[in-house]
Amino acid sequence: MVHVTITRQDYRAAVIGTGFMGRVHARAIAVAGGSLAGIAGSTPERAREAAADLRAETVFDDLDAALDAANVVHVCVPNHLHAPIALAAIAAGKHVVCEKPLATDAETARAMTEAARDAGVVATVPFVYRFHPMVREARARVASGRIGRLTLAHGSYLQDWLLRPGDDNWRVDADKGGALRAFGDIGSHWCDLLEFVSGDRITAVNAQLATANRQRSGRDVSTEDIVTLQFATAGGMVGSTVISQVSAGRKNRLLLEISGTESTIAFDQEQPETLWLGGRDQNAILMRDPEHLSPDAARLTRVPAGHAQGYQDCFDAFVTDTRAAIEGDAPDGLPTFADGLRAARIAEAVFASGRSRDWAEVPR
Ligand code: SOE
Repeated sequence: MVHVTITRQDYRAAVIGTGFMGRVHARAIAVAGGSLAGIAGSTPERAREAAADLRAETVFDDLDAALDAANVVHVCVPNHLHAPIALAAIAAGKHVVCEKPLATDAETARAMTEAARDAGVVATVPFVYRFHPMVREARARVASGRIGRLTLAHGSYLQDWLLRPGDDNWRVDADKGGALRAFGDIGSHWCDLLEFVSGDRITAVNAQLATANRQRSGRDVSTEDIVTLQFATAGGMVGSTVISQVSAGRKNRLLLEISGTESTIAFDQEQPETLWLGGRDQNAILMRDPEHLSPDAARLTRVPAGHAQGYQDCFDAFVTDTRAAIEGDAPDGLPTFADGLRAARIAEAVFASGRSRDWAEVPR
């Protein structure tokens, strides 16, 4: 008898950052079958508290300790720290999962992407809404031609957690979050989803930026709360989107609607179990029932239809696929540093357009 031994690389993760995102990553690592080697935080107290909550093996005092202990580094710190930490991890030969925006400028995002490619490590960015089964279903329907030739895309990504002048976060400060805040934080998700679902590419943008709260917690704020954006795509679509973190009542409402010459599809992230199918003669609501979904969408269903699946499930699936990539597979739709660079290029064009009040081209 022949015994075949398959060697699988362990997923030993260091999570750098103890905020909301660090905790979401830590849970996803556990679901993906990885081990949480340790956590580093901005203070030893925060790191100790998070490590206890999330059952991490240890608390790292510095990055070197994390790089010694882990083979995958999850970067979940304020945006301006993404590049130095990710580049140090890549230089040490570690795989990297880095929060978006990958960097606060496209040139740095390009350097990070090239460094990861040259080092031969897996480097992913959590554009996790790609992992909603109904987003995969929308993508499969576009690819199959059921929507027809795509003509129009529109939607919005609205939140309200920065509505009031007293609402505060490091993201509002340009030196930590980057000059484009709401767009980098959530507009990047919308554009990624549009390009992912449509298979098309935004080529030019015309943006208005507005800051509703020019002061927060007694200091001046220059980053935008709102972006309204018109765009054109390589495939001939026109479209628009509204990005806002000051829309009372909208918690995490990403809406993407794409129309073609045959039909329309719409995905609303506050109703992630469904996909709206628009037809000339009749409309339908498709439920997330794996029996009626494309193989890619069915693959991502975690629980039977009618049992809600959401945000954390997307992260769990994303880290599971990151792990599969480290083990040598090529999971379809895994967002990598190249996608983070793409988002940074779109963001720079949005910023340039907002400043000049004119159209700006998006480099390839
Ligand atoms: C905060 O705006 C935030 O947590 C983003 O940073 C995430 O990317 C988004 O998924 C939800 O909202």
